[in-house]
Amino acid sequence: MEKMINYFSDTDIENYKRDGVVILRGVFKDWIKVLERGANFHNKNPSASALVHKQDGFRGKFLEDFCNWRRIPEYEDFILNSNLGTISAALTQSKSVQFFHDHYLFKEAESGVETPWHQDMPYYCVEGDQTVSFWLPLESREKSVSLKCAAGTHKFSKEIRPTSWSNNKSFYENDTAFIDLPDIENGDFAIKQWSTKPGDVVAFNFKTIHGANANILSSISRTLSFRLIGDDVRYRDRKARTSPNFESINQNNGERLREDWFPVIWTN
Ligand SMILES: O=C(O)CCC(=O)C(=O)O
Repeated sequence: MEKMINYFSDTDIENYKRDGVVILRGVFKDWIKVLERGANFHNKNPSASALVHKQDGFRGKFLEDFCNWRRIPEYEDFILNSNLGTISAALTQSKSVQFFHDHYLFKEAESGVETPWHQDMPYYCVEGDQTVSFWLPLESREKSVSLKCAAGTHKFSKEIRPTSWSNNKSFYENDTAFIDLPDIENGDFAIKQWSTKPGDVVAFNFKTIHGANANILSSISRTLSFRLIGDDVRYRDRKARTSPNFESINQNNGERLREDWFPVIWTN
């Protein structure tokens, strides 16, 4: 395990609590080469469940793929041996942290597919407040193609209706428990978006509404998102396939996630 880091301050933790998002500069810079090796392998060997999006009129594709850490040793090394757990515990104020899953987003040059505004939590088989996603771009990212997060939206009392990105239809057949996405662009929300360098990470709560503009630039964009859960997070049966979907997870509402699938990577 790496030593305790001091790349971020109490102010970052306060900002995370208030806004549901914070940028941490340079915290993973020593891991970029390792993760790039993993991503290069991943590009050539996507999983059978990888999704490919394409926008008419644009030449590039956008590939996304979930839950590959057990077959890509570089991802596993990062998850188990970096400061991911320590930082997650600090941001979520948790006594222990479990690894939930990874998500790879590979946007070819001029791929033209945007990531619509959404919350991640409604797609997941969990509930709770002590959560964190680390959006970790592997190359420098201009602000215009970086993640954008609507500050404070993690505090909504109800979840935003999730949709399938390909057709904008409701993700679940029964969607009555959800509320409509507010008008983020023209609402009273402060949009947090930063240009980034390799090693910087945007950390955000599973409930924070976020999205990303299309990569219309002439360079590729590779991002790894690592998702962690803290003390109050529990299994939630959505009575439908989730994304990612954990087939045969065999858990009941209110249970902590099983540790053989979702390892505890940090404990105090
Ligand atoms: O990079 C993107 O296009 C969006 C990433 C995202 O939605 C996430 O990491 O949860």
